[in-house]
Amino acid sequence: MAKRKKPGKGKSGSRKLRVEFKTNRSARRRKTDFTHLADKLDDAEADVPTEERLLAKGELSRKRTVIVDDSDTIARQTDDTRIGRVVTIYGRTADVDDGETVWPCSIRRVLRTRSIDNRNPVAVGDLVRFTIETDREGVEAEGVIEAVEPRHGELKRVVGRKEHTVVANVDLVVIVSAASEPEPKPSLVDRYIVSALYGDMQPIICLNKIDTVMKHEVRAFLNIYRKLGYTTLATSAESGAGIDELRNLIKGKESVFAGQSGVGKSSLLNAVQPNLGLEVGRLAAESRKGTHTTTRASLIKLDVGGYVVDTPGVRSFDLSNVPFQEIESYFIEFLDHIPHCKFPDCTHRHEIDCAVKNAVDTGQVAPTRYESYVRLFTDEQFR
Ligand SMILES: Nc1nc2c(ncn2[C@@H]2O[C@H](COP(=O)(O)OP(=O)(O)OP(=O)(O)O)[C@@H](O)[C@H]2O)c(=O)[nH]1
Ligand SMILES: [Mg+2]
Ligand SMILES: [Zn+2]
Repeated sequence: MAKRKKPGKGKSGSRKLRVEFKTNRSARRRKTDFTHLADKLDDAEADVPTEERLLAKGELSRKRTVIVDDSDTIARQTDDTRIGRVVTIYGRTADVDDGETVWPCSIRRVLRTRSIDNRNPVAVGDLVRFTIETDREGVEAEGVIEAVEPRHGELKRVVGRKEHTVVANVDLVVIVSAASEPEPKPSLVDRYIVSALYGDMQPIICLNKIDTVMKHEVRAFLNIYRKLGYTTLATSAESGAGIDELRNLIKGKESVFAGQSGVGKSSLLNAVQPNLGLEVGRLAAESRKGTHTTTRASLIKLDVGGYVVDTPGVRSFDLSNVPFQEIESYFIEFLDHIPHCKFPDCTHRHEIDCAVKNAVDTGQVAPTRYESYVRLFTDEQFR
């Protein structure tokens, strides 16, 4: 947090921060606020350009002050803990929705120091217990996260050798690709599938921007996954194709939208729930390099029930947290073949009489899937 300048004059180690106070009905727009000064760690899921971290002039004046460290200079108003859901995280502060209000909360230091293996003790989607504290005048309320409830359905990746929870407590991972601009990246899709299965979530394969290609191209891409038994979806945020189907799939569920930058994750969510007003990328001509419009994961409550987490696009997805021996089990079409490999410890790469390789040769396993497997195996091995 060294980048956060000019702490307030808090006593005995407390540090004051200016943050925006808002209710859960207000628009979520943090694009230019101070939060871009936050630790790089917390934005690790996005390869966000650093120049976007600049502080817009005059932004601070609209913020309120919260105390961001553990300090007994603030008076406890009550010992009552409340429960809420983390909707977004910036720096060491998290927005927590208790159903009525979104509270900016600091994270109790003990929680932060306890997280050794996982780089973030609190993730978007977490159910947390928090307390509300006031300053000496009893005016400025702030929250402090005291505990995180056990998680299910966790999307994790590795960032700088540490496991990073992108989002917690979701059932579905909607893996979004674009039919064009950017071109689909099967190896990334397959990594997300592995990650979803590893984290006990259901993968959904969504091909967006179908208005830009021929129907047979859409089919060729989605059929690979449909044949494996995964739910597939062809959409266009532009034409509205597939949007009702997408809304029905995520209705009443907890889901996360993931994929490369520019594939249309935020555009799809705007189409699913009009007036959401999520920021979307500039016109294709300007955004060919990948603009990373969404810069942090944020949780959105759906009018049709449930919630969805929009995430920043990624270029790559490191899965070295998944044990090598387990990787083959997440390629479900390999499972029937594996028992027929000559060697019981076959890794299906260079071994002779490998039933998986034979299945690729006879067309039973899609070559792109096999390539993804090999890449996952070799890319991660030497990290
Ligand atoms: N032709 C076409 N363009 C689309 C479609 N969906 C989104 N786009 C455009 O694609 C660009 C990127 O869309 P975003 O919704 O910002 O993409 P994103 O996946 O949220 O990107 P990040 O936030 O950077 O991860 C925008 O210019 C959209 O207008 C679609 O179905 N068809
Ligand atoms: Mg986006
Ligand atoms: Zn084999």
